[in-house]
Amino acid sequence: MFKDKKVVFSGVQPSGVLTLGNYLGAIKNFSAFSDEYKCYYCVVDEHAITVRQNPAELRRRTYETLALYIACGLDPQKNTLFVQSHVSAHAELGWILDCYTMFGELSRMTQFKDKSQKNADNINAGLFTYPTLMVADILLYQTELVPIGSDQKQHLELTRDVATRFNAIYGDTFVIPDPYIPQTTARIMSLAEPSKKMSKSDENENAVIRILDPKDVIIRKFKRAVTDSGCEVRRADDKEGVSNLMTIYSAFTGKTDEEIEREFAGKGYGDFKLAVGEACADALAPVQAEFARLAADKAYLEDVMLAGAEDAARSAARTMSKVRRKIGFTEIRRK
Ligand code: ATP
Ligand code: LTN
Repeated sequence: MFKDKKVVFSGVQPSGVLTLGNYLGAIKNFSAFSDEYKCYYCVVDEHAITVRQNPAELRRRTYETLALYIACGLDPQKNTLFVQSHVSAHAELGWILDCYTMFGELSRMTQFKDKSQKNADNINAGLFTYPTLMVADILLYQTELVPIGSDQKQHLELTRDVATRFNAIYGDTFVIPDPYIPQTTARIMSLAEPSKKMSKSDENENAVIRILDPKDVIIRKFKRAVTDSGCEVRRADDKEGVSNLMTIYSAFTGKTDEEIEREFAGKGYGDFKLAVGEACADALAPVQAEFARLAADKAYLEDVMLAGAEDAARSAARTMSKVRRKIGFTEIRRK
Protein backbone atom coordinates (compact mmCIF):
# COMPACT_ATOMS: atom_id res chain seq x y z
CA MET A 1 0.00 0.00 0.00
CA PHE A 2 2.88 2.37 0.83
CA LYS A 3 5.09 1.10 -1.99
CA ASP A 4 4.98 4.23 -4.09
CA LYS A 5 5.00 6.74 -1.29
CA LYS A 6 8.07 8.80 -0.55
CA VAL A 7 9.54 8.30 2.89
CA VAL A 8 9.78 10.66 5.87
CA PHE A 9 11.96 9.74 8.88
CA SER A 10 12.66 11.58 12.11
CA GLY A 11 13.72 10.78 15.65
CA VAL A 12 13.63 12.16 19.16
CA GLN A 13 15.85 11.03 22.02
CA PRO A 14 14.19 9.76 25.22
CA SER A 15 16.71 11.80 27.19
CA GLY A 16 14.22 13.90 29.17
CA VAL A 17 10.66 15.19 29.06
CA LEU A 18 10.18 16.83 25.67
CA THR A 19 10.41 20.60 25.47
CA LEU A 20 8.62 23.31 23.60
CA GLY A 21 11.66 23.27 21.27
CA ASN A 22 11.10 19.62 20.40
CA TYR A 23 7.39 20.33 19.95
CA LEU A 24 7.52 23.47 17.79
CA GLY A 25 10.78 22.59 16.00
CA ALA A 26 9.96 18.97 15.24
CA ILE A 27 7.00 16.89 16.47
CA LYS A 28 4.21 19.37 15.79
CA ASN A 29 5.18 19.27 12.11
CA PHE A 30 5.36 15.47 11.85
CA SER A 31 1.65 14.74 11.36
CA ALA A 32 1.41 17.00 8.30
CA PHE A 33 3.31 14.36 6.31
CA SER A 34 1.22 11.34 7.30
CA ASP A 35 -1.16 11.36 4.35
CA GLU A 36 1.29 11.98 1.58
CA TYR A 37 4.35 10.08 2.81
CA LYS A 38 5.22 6.77 4.39
CA CYS A 39 6.36 8.11 7.79
CA TYR A 40 8.75 6.53 10.28
CA TYR A 41 9.00 8.27 13.65
CA CYS A 42 11.53 6.71 15.95
CA VAL A 43 12.35 6.98 19.67
CA VAL A 44 16.13 6.96 19.38
CA ASP A 45 17.17 5.29 22.63
CA GLU A 46 20.55 4.21 21.20
CA HIS A 47 21.39 7.88 20.70
CA ALA A 48 20.36 8.70 24.27
CA ILE A 49 23.02 6.43 25.83
CA THR A 50 25.83 8.59 24.43
CA VAL A 51 25.15 10.49 27.67
CA ARG A 52 24.89 8.43 30.87
CA GLN A 53 21.25 7.52 31.58
CA ASN A 54 19.59 5.98 34.59
CA PRO A 55 18.20 2.63 33.27
CA ALA A 56 14.77 2.85 34.94
CA GLU A 57 14.36 6.42 33.76
CA LEU A 58 15.46 5.63 30.21
CA ARG A 59 12.87 2.85 30.06
CA ARG A 60 10.12 5.11 31.43
CA ARG A 61 11.01 7.94 29.08
CA THR A 62 10.98 5.63 26.08
CA TYR A 63 7.33 4.80 26.77
CA GLU A 64 6.68 8.44 27.56
CA THR A 65 8.19 9.69 24.27
CA LEU A 66 6.16 7.18 22.29
CA ALA A 67 2.99 8.26 24.13
CA LEU A 68 3.84 11.90 23.39
CA TYR A 69 4.22 11.15 19.69
CA ILE A 70 0.68 9.80 19.68
CA ALA A 71 -0.66 12.57 21.94
CA CYS A 72 0.80 15.14 19.52
CA GLY A 73 -1.39 13.73 16.77
CA LEU A 74 0.57 10.87 15.22
CA ASP A 75 -1.87 8.07 14.53
CA PRO A 76 -0.07 4.68 14.80
CA GLN A 77 -2.31 3.38 12.00
CA LYS A 78 -0.97 6.02 9.63
CA ASN A 79 2.64 6.30 10.85
CA THR A 80 5.24 3.72 11.79
CA LEU A 81 6.11 4.56 15.41
CA PHE A 82 8.93 2.51 16.88
CA VAL A 83 11.93 2.29 19.19
CA GLN A 84 15.39 2.31 17.62
CA SER A 85 16.89 -0.52 19.72
CA HIS A 86 14.05 -2.84 18.61
CA VAL A 87 15.41 -2.82 15.06
CA SER A 88 18.98 -4.12 15.11
CA ALA A 89 19.69 -2.89 11.57
CA HIS A 90 20.27 0.63 12.94
CA ALA A 91 23.35 -0.42 14.91
CA GLU A 92 24.47 -2.70 12.09
CA LEU A 93 24.32 -0.06 9.36
CA GLY A 94 25.76 2.46 11.83
CA TRP A 95 28.91 0.36 12.10
CA ILE A 96 29.20 -0.12 8.36
CA LEU A 97 28.80 3.62 7.72
CA ASP A 98 31.43 4.41 10.37
CA CYS A 99 33.83 2.92 7.85
CA TYR A 100 32.70 5.43 5.22
CA THR A 101 32.75 8.50 7.48
CA MET A 102 35.94 10.45 8.05
CA PHE A 103 37.42 11.31 11.43
CA GLY A 104 37.76 14.91 10.23
CA GLU A 105 34.07 15.10 9.30
CA LEU A 106 32.98 13.93 12.75
CA SER A 107 35.45 16.29 14.44
CA ARG A 108 33.66 19.23 12.87
CA MET A 109 30.22 18.40 14.30
CA THR A 110 29.17 21.24 16.59
CA GLN A 111 26.82 19.08 18.65
CA PHE A 112 29.80 16.84 19.53
CA LYS A 113 31.79 19.86 20.63
CA ASP A 114 28.88 21.17 22.75
CA LYS A 115 28.07 17.83 24.33
CA SER A 116 31.71 16.99 25.10
CA GLN A 117 31.99 20.30 26.92
CA LYS A 118 28.85 19.54 28.90
CA ASN A 119 29.91 15.94 29.67
CA ALA A 120 33.65 16.39 30.09
CA ASP A 121 33.89 13.27 32.30
CA ASN A 122 32.30 11.00 29.68
CA ILE A 123 33.52 11.86 26.17
CA ASN A 124 32.95 8.34 24.88
CA ALA A 125 33.46 7.04 21.35
CA GLY A 126 29.67 6.79 20.86
CA LEU A 127 29.29 10.52 21.42
CA PHE A 128 31.82 11.05 18.66
CA THR A 129 30.33 8.60 16.13
CA TYR A 130 26.70 9.40 17.05
CA PRO A 131 26.11 11.36 13.79
CA THR A 132 26.87 8.22 11.76
CA LEU A 133 24.18 6.36 13.68
CA MET A 134 21.81 9.16 12.69
CA VAL A 135 23.00 8.79 9.09
CA ALA A 136 22.16 5.08 9.31
CA ASP A 137 18.70 5.79 10.83
CA ILE A 138 17.85 7.95 7.85
CA LEU A 139 19.43 5.94 5.02
CA LEU A 140 18.00 2.59 6.18
CA TYR A 141 14.52 3.62 5.05
CA GLN A 142 15.47 5.28 1.76
CA THR A 143 14.24 8.55 3.29
CA GLU A 144 13.49 11.58 1.12
CA LEU A 145 12.58 14.12 3.81
CA VAL A 146 13.73 14.60 7.41
CA PRO A 147 11.78 17.09 9.58
CA ILE A 148 14.21 18.54 12.15
CA GLY A 149 15.10 21.67 14.07
CA SER A 150 17.99 23.74 12.71
CA ASP A 151 20.49 22.29 15.23
CA GLN A 152 20.39 19.05 13.23
CA LYS A 153 21.13 20.62 9.85
CA GLN A 154 24.83 19.78 10.01
CA HIS A 155 24.03 16.11 10.67
CA LEU A 156 21.75 16.10 7.64
CA GLU A 157 24.54 17.51 5.49
CA LEU A 158 26.78 14.70 6.74
CA THR A 159 24.04 12.20 5.84
CA ARG A 160 23.95 13.52 2.30
CA ASP A 161 27.77 13.41 2.02
CA VAL A 162 28.06 9.84 3.30
CA ALA A 163 25.22 8.62 1.07
CA THR A 164 26.73 10.33 -1.97
CA ARG A 165 30.15 8.83 -1.19
CA PHE A 166 28.72 5.33 -0.77
CA ASN A 167 26.68 5.63 -3.98
CA ALA A 168 29.77 6.82 -5.89
CA ILE A 169 31.72 3.74 -4.82
CA TYR A 170 29.03 1.08 -5.20
CA GLY A 171 26.39 2.57 -7.50
CA ASP A 172 22.95 3.77 -6.46
CA THR A 173 22.20 2.37 -3.04
CA PHE A 174 20.74 5.15 -0.93
CA VAL A 175 18.25 7.92 -1.61
CA ILE A 176 19.81 11.33 -0.82
CA PRO A 177 17.53 12.95 1.79
CA ASP A 178 16.53 16.61 2.19
CA PRO A 179 16.00 18.33 5.52
CA TYR A 180 12.64 19.91 6.32
CA ILE A 181 13.31 22.78 8.70
CA PRO A 182 10.35 24.93 9.81
CA GLN A 183 10.72 28.59 8.88
CA THR A 184 10.01 30.39 12.12
CA THR A 185 10.29 27.75 14.87
CA ALA A 186 13.53 26.03 13.79
CA ARG A 187 15.35 27.17 16.91
CA ILE A 188 13.41 27.93 20.08
CA MET A 189 15.76 29.53 22.59
CA SER A 190 16.30 28.95 26.30
CA LEU A 191 14.13 31.15 28.52
CA ALA A 192 17.04 31.74 30.89
CA GLU A 193 19.81 32.31 28.33
CA PRO A 194 18.13 33.35 25.07
CA SER A 195 21.38 33.04 23.11
CA LYS A 196 21.33 29.24 23.69
CA LYS A 197 18.83 26.76 22.25
CA MET A 198 16.20 25.32 24.56
CA SER A 199 17.42 21.83 25.34
CA LYS A 200 15.73 18.85 26.94
CA SER A 201 18.75 18.05 29.07
CA ASP A 202 19.24 21.57 30.45
CA GLU A 203 19.82 21.48 34.20
CA ASN A 204 18.06 24.78 34.79
CA GLU A 205 14.34 23.94 34.82
CA ASN A 206 13.43 27.63 34.41
CA ALA A 207 15.14 27.63 31.01
CA VAL A 208 12.79 25.04 29.49
CA ILE A 209 9.07 24.62 29.02
CA ARG A 210 8.24 20.91 29.10
CA ILE A 211 5.29 19.67 27.08
CA LEU A 212 3.94 18.11 30.27
CA ASP A 213 4.37 21.14 32.56
CA PRO A 214 1.10 22.13 34.30
CA LYS A 215 -0.43 25.49 33.38
CA ASP A 216 0.74 27.32 36.52
CA VAL A 217 4.32 26.13 35.97
CA ILE A 218 4.23 27.24 32.33
CA ILE A 219 2.98 30.68 33.31
CA ARG A 220 5.54 31.01 36.10
CA LYS A 221 8.42 30.03 33.78
CA PHE A 222 7.36 32.54 31.12
CA LYS A 223 7.00 35.26 33.79
CA ARG A 224 10.62 34.62 34.78
CA ALA A 225 11.89 34.51 31.18
CA VAL A 226 14.93 36.69 30.64
CA THR A 227 14.19 39.71 28.44
CA ASP A 228 16.03 43.04 28.31
CA SER A 229 15.91 46.27 30.27
CA GLY A 230 13.50 47.91 27.79
CA CYS A 231 9.74 47.49 27.74
CA GLU A 232 8.86 47.44 24.04
CA VAL A 233 7.50 44.24 22.50
CA ARG A 234 9.37 44.29 19.19
CA ARG A 235 11.53 41.81 17.27
CA ALA A 236 15.18 42.89 17.06
CA ASP A 237 18.66 41.31 17.04
CA ASP A 238 19.51 42.88 20.37
CA LYS A 239 16.23 41.68 21.91
CA GLU A 240 16.80 37.91 21.79
CA GLY A 241 14.55 37.09 24.73
CA VAL A 242 11.56 39.10 23.48
CA SER A 243 12.05 37.88 19.91
CA ASN A 244 11.99 34.27 21.16
CA LEU A 245 8.75 34.90 23.07
CA MET A 246 7.24 36.49 19.94
CA THR A 247 8.14 33.37 17.93
CA ILE A 248 6.42 31.17 20.51
CA TYR A 249 3.35 33.42 20.75
CA SER A 250 3.06 33.55 16.99
CA ALA A 251 3.34 29.76 16.68
CA PHE A 252 0.38 29.28 19.04
CA THR A 253 -1.85 32.15 17.91
CA GLY A 254 -0.99 32.45 14.21
CA LYS A 255 -0.45 36.21 14.71
CA THR A 256 2.21 38.06 12.72
CA ASP A 257 4.96 40.17 14.32
CA GLU A 258 3.11 43.39 13.42
CA GLU A 259 -0.10 42.13 15.00
CA ILE A 260 1.77 41.18 18.17
CA GLU A 261 3.57 44.55 18.31
CA ARG A 262 0.24 46.33 17.95
CA GLU A 263 -1.47 44.13 20.54
CA PHE A 264 1.14 44.97 23.20
CA ALA A 265 1.96 48.57 22.23
CA GLY A 266 2.08 50.66 25.41
CA LYS A 267 1.83 47.56 27.63
CA GLY A 268 4.82 46.17 29.52
CA TYR A 269 6.61 42.82 29.25
CA GLY A 270 4.51 41.51 32.15
CA ASP A 271 1.26 41.46 30.12
CA PHE A 272 3.04 40.01 27.12
CA LYS A 273 4.66 37.17 29.09
CA LEU A 274 1.33 36.29 30.68
CA ALA A 275 -0.33 36.14 27.24
CA VAL A 276 2.45 33.89 25.90
CA GLY A 277 2.10 31.60 28.91
CA GLU A 278 -1.69 31.37 28.53
CA ALA A 279 -1.52 30.68 24.79
CA CYS A 280 1.10 28.00 25.28
CA ALA A 281 -0.65 26.28 28.21
CA ASP A 282 -4.01 26.29 26.40
CA ALA A 283 -2.48 24.78 23.27
CA LEU A 284 -0.71 22.05 25.24
CA ALA A 285 -3.73 21.14 27.41
CA PRO A 286 -5.28 18.68 24.90
CA VAL A 287 -1.87 17.05 24.29
CA GLN A 288 -1.46 16.61 28.05
CA ALA A 289 -4.92 15.11 28.47
CA GLU A 290 -4.33 12.62 25.68
CA PHE A 291 -0.90 11.81 27.11
CA ALA A 292 -2.40 11.03 30.54
CA ARG A 293 -4.84 8.60 28.92
CA LEU A 294 -2.15 6.85 26.86
CA ALA A 295 0.51 6.68 29.56
CA ALA A 296 -1.87 4.64 31.71
CA ASP A 297 -2.18 2.03 28.94
CA LYS A 298 1.23 0.37 28.75
CA ALA A 299 -0.18 -2.67 26.95
CA TYR A 300 -1.41 -0.46 24.11
CA LEU A 301 1.95 1.31 23.85
CA GLU A 302 3.66 -2.09 23.67
CA ASP A 303 1.32 -3.17 20.86
CA VAL A 304 2.28 0.01 18.97
CA MET A 305 6.00 -0.61 19.60
CA LEU A 306 5.79 -4.18 18.38
CA ALA A 307 3.84 -3.42 15.22
CA GLY A 308 6.13 -0.47 14.49
CA ALA A 309 9.31 -2.50 15.00
CA GLU A 310 8.07 -5.29 12.72
CA ASP A 311 7.15 -2.89 9.96
CA ALA A 312 10.41 -0.92 10.27
CA ALA A 313 12.52 -4.09 10.40
CA ARG A 314 10.96 -5.37 7.15
CA SER A 315 11.83 -2.20 5.33
CA ALA A 316 15.30 -1.94 6.90
CA ALA A 317 16.07 -5.52 5.87
CA ARG A 318 15.66 -4.62 2.20
CA THR A 319 18.29 -1.88 2.45
CA MET A 320 20.61 -4.08 4.53
CA SER A 321 20.56 -6.88 2.02
CA LYS A 322 21.43 -4.44 -0.77
CA VAL A 323 24.27 -2.94 1.30
CA ARG A 324 25.70 -6.33 2.27
CA ARG A 325 25.76 -7.47 -1.32
CA LYS A 326 27.39 -4.27 -2.56
CA ILE A 327 30.21 -4.19 -0.04
CA GLY A 328 31.07 -7.83 -0.56
CA PHE A 329 29.81 -9.57 2.57
CA THR A 330 29.02 -13.24 2.01
CA GLU A 331 25.42 -14.31 2.32
CA ILE A 332 24.39 -17.73 3.48
CA ARG A 333 20.93 -19.17 3.06
CA ARG A 334 19.41 -22.28 4.55
CA LYS A 335 19.17 -24.95 1.84
P1 ATP B 1 19.21 16.89 24.27
O1 ATP B 1 19.14 18.10 25.16
O2 ATP B 1 19.13 15.59 25.03
O3 ATP B 1 20.33 16.93 23.29
P2 ATP B 1 17.23 18.01 22.52
O4 ATP B 1 16.28 18.83 23.33
O5 ATP B 1 18.25 18.72 21.73
O6 ATP B 1 17.88 16.90 23.43
P3 ATP B 1 16.53 15.94 20.57
O7 ATP B 1 15.87 14.71 21.00
O8 ATP B 1 17.98 15.83 20.34
O9 ATP B 1 16.28 17.13 21.62
O10 ATP B 1 15.81 16.55 19.29
C1 ATP B 1 14.59 16.12 18.75
C2 ATP B 1 14.16 17.09 17.67
O11 ATP B 1 13.82 18.36 18.26
C3 ATP B 1 15.26 17.39 16.65
O12 ATP B 1 14.68 17.47 15.37
C4 ATP B 1 15.77 18.75 17.06
O13 ATP B 1 16.30 19.47 15.97
C5 ATP B 1 14.50 19.40 17.58
N1 ATP B 1 14.83 20.44 18.56
C6 ATP B 1 15.48 20.26 19.74
N2 ATP B 1 15.61 21.42 20.41
C7 ATP B 1 15.02 22.38 19.62
C8 ATP B 1 14.83 23.79 19.76
N3 ATP B 1 15.25 24.44 20.83
N4 ATP B 1 14.19 24.46 18.76
C9 ATP B 1 13.73 23.80 17.67
N5 ATP B 1 13.88 22.46 17.48
C10 ATP B 1 14.52 21.75 18.43
N1 LTN C 1 20.29 13.44 16.44
C1 LTN C 1 18.96 13.92 16.64
C2 LTN C 1 17.96 12.87 16.91
C3 LTN C 1 17.94 11.90 15.78
C4 LTN C 1 17.34 12.09 14.49
C5 LTN C 1 17.61 10.90 13.77
C6 LTN C 1 16.61 13.12 13.90
C7 LTN C 1 18.53 10.68 15.77
N2 LTN C 1 18.32 10.06 14.57
C8 LTN C 1 17.19 10.75 12.44
C9 LTN C 1 16.19 12.96 12.57
C10 LTN C 1 16.49 11.79 11.87
C11 LTN C 1 19.03 14.90 17.78
O1 LTN C 1 19.86 14.81 18.61
N3 LTN C 1 18.14 15.81 17.79
